[in-house]
Amino acid sequence: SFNLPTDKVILTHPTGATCEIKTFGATVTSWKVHGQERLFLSRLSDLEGNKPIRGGIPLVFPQFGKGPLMPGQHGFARHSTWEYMGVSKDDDSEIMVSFELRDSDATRASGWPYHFKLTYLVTLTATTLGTHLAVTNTDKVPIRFTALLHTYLTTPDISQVRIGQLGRLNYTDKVQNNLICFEERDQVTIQGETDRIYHSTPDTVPVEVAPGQVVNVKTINFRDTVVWNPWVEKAQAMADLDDQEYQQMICVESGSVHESVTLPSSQTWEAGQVLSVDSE
Ligand code: TA6
Repeated sequence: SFNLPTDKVILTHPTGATCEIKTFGATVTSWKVHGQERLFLSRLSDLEGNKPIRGGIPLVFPQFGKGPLMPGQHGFARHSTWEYMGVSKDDDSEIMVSFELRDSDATRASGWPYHFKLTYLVTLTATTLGTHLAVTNTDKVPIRFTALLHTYLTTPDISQVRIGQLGRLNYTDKVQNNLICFEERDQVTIQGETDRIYHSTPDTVPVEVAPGQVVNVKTINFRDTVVWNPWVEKAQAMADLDDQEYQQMICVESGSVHESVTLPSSQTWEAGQVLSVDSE
């Protein structure tokens, strides 16, 4: 079922799984399986639409990070108000809703002035949460962009987090001025500020958020995986993150960011992820 949105859509699966999506940024802000919240949301997050939400799954488009195209970082999608398009599917196994964002005076006034249509599908099943983005180029010229799902997973203790399937991959280390490095470890753990773009990552990245508790991040057509934790100093500098909250979050972000996507006029590019928990 779902409630008619003012600014939020709540999905409830017959098994009790739930998720919430705000039309602000089409940001998923909650995903519960077996009664347990799996996404991190800062208690200081601004939920009134004044700034991007600190947690859940912010949607980064048309530019990951800082760049010449526009001020700030991570593009306009996550702080735009999307249109809720209703339920695409609702049966015993899954419920799917969709959101849409088209170019506007505001987006055309940004450093990325193109005509486009974004469709975002959110699908809830008993143990999975799917989030899929379709970018349609409604302009007459090719468009170039980077896109990413900025997923915040919750953990009881950052020191227990182990991220698999990233061993023996190159990564861009943003903590070392974008130095290209090689990951030697089979399990990536977090002992300090971590801000890395792993290149051409496997289809499924398992994130052990606590002993025996794994969230699998399965991607479709996203090429890279960003791993981020601000750690102590950066956390203290963030107004919408409590000083100790960095210990309860780990960002594992599916995206196409190491290389940009070029989309010819009138074509559509699709990518997405499915989060799943091993049914414990
Ligand atoms: O995804 C990692 C990152 O690019 C970090 O560099 C950090 O800036 C993070 O995103 C959060 O960015 P935000 O603009 O949401 O504060």
